Amino acid sequence: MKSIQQILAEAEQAIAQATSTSELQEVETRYLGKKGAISQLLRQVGSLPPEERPAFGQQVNAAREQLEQRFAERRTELEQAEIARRIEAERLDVTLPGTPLRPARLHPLTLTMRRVKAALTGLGFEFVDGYDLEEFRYNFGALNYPEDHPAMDEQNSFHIAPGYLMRTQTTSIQGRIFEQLQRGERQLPLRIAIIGRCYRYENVDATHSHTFHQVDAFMVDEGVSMAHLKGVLTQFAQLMFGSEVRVRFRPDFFPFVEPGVDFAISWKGGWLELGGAGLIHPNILERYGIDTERYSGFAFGLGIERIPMLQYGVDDLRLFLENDLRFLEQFPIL
Ligand code: FA5
Repeated sequence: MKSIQQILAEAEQAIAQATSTSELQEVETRYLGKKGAISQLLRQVGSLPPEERPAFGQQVNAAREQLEQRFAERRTELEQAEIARRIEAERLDVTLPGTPLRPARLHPLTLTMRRVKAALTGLGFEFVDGYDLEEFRYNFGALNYPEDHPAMDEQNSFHIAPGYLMRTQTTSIQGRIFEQLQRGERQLPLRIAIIGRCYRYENVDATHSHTFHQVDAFMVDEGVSMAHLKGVLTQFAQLMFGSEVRVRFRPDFFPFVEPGVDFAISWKGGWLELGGAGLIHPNILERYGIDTERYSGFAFGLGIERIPMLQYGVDDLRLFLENDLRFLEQFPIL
């Protein structure tokens, strides 16, 4: 049978050799656990002569206390070493430069559409939504197109099904609004605006795309004239491009206006065409039961892409569709 001294010596050695708190825990169980060496010693008390029992018991208890203290000391040592190792392993150099966050930004067309919307809303127009997939009769029929107008040719638009196409112009909202007026869902005067995608079967080049955006606005009230049109367009252009900008009209033809004009803004010493406009054709107003003796209206429409192209000097419209970050990151974060 091992002596108390032997057991103590072995235990001391095992404690010193333990390299982790979990190893130390195993050693502790081996010596101080219920079935450990010290408990086994205590069980021998009964086999000793009675006079030796108290002294033996004291020695075993002293040995237990000594070991308990050693375990506690060693545990503290090992815990500190483990913490130090973890700190080393998980070390964080707070002086390293961080990973820059890339702030989200709005697409230049979105920025432009928001500005257009704010400007026209400020001028009293109510924005409505239309349909990208539109009925032929709204895109053309309601807009006074003659039966054989070339724009209605399948070559210029994306026909989806008989009677349906991808709208070629946001002006297609007019017929729908006039029908709402006829049904009593709206009242005169009307001041309506719309922004949306338009689609044309066209070759893509630096200034044309098969998919682009337009904004349209129209107004119907008593005594609306070209002067109102020019006033509103001038204010709109000045809100978009600066207070120096002037607006020029030149005669142009669109089936749904009479007179019809194209309008340009003064820009860097010259004139830049932005879109079409005019007084809503009386045929259209009459068709929807509006008394043309009393009421008249103007309408204008322009391409959205044109605006940031002018403003930021972008020379190719395709850049807006390509989602190249090197391009998009040059626009302001809002
Ligand atoms: C129209 O679409 C008429 N609806 C405008 C209008 C509205 C006239 C109300 C009168 C009254 P136009 O086809 O010219 O007109 O197009 C207007 C603008 O849309 C053009 O000036 C141009 O800026 C833009 N646009 C037209 N086609 C394309 C295209 N393929 N790619 C990019 N922009 C285009």
